[in-house]
Amino acid sequence: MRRATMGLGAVLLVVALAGTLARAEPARVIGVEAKRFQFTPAELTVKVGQPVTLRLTSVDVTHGFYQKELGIDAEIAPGRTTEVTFTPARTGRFLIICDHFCGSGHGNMHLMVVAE
Ligand SMILES: [Cu+2]
Repeated sequence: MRRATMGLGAVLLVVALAGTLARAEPARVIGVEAKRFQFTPAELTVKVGQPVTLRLTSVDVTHGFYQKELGIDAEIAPGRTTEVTFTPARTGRFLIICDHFCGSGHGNMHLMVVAE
């Protein structure tokens, strides 16, 4: 009987913790469109500690979306939406690049994330 009560207590504790996590700051959702050879918007300002979800679409070919420190590494295929979520841990400027060759202007295709 006593053991059953302790088990129930553990379950309630886990449920309470899960509730706390679910109530963390909600992700800010931002749409980003990719096309040869730019991302729109080309710059984003975000808050340190606030999760950001980017909804990525391409209007032409498959593009890449890569930023090492933010842990972003995605492919943006035309005809579907790709989501990436990250939380900036420090202030700074983070350049997201297209790392999937998409044509002659590919090397200049990027999006600057400014974390404040
Ligand atoms: Cu590209």
